[in-house]
Amino acid sequence: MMKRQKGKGLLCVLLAGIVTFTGCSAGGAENPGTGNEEQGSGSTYNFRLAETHPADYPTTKGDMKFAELVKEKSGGRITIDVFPSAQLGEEKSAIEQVQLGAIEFTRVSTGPMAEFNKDFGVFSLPYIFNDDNHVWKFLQSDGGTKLLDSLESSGLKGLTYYSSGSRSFYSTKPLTKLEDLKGMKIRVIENKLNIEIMKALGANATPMAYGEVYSALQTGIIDAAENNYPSYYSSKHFEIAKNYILDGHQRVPEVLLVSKQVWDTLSPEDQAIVKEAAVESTAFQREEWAKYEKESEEQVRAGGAVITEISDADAWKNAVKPVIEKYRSEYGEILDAIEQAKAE
Ligand code: GTR
Repeated sequence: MMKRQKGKGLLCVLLAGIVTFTGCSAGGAENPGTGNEEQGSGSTYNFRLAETHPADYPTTKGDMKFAELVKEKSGGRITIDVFPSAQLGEEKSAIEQVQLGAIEFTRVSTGPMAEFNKDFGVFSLPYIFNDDNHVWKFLQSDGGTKLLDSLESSGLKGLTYYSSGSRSFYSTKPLTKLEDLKGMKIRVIENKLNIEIMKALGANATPMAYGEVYSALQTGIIDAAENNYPSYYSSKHFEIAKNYILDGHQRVPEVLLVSKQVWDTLSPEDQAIVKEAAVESTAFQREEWAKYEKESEEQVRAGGAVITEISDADAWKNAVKPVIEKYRSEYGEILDAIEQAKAE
């Protein structure tokens, strides 16, 4: 990596006046992961992508597919190294670094995005989607595109969405009914809506980075957390928090982001390559998701998780209704678009 850096500053200075040679700022000394040498008609880049999950997780596989497609479409000029397992930092920090242009790409949940772009908070509102099909109808509608585009004002560029199923609660303590949540300390993704949702359920929210949850459950700092089957399994949380109740309160999709600063240094042709590759990688990620979701459910069942289906969905919905009502006017337009996607 260091070798690729040599002489780059000089190259940038020499070429600074040439409008078509883009990317020098993205490849500056403050961005050690970015290589940039002129080659043929376009610039060459070596970018980094921060991912919280391990290499075999469906989002990581989506990232890798994206990187492969970018490389292919650019004739090898643009390479993206995927760093799994939060090697470049936990999600909140990864988003901040991407905003600054210190990391070029990241794949994160739309959960933490609520603190960076208010509109993304809509995904954290509970029980607003019927099922995965409803989520995807919305994501692929004008409303979903508009949300992605709105990220530009936050120093980010949304490239595409990925699947993430639905989130349910799991605890080290017995958890077979809504009342069991009362007084529990529940880890949540760091955003203020999650704190209000837990309060409405009678629980105490503990916002915390994903990577800290395992030991927090183990040491009793928290009693519970919530996630989809794939994360519940891959994080091994199911080994210590065996009680999983399938209330499916949130469907917070994943999103692939590029730094707006970096994006602006790319030529229109390279922007098109990156965007196309991202959109194309979605179908692959969704297939991988479907397979892994099944497999992880089987694995946690085999591993002894006590899984409860709920038969009183209305009671759960009623408990969090005040939160939805409080935010209805703030998210009115997006909620309407989500409602409309259901009917399509
Ligand atoms: C997962 C998601 C991660 C991360 C994690 C969490 O479902 O894929 O990106 O947000 O949840 O709970 O922090």
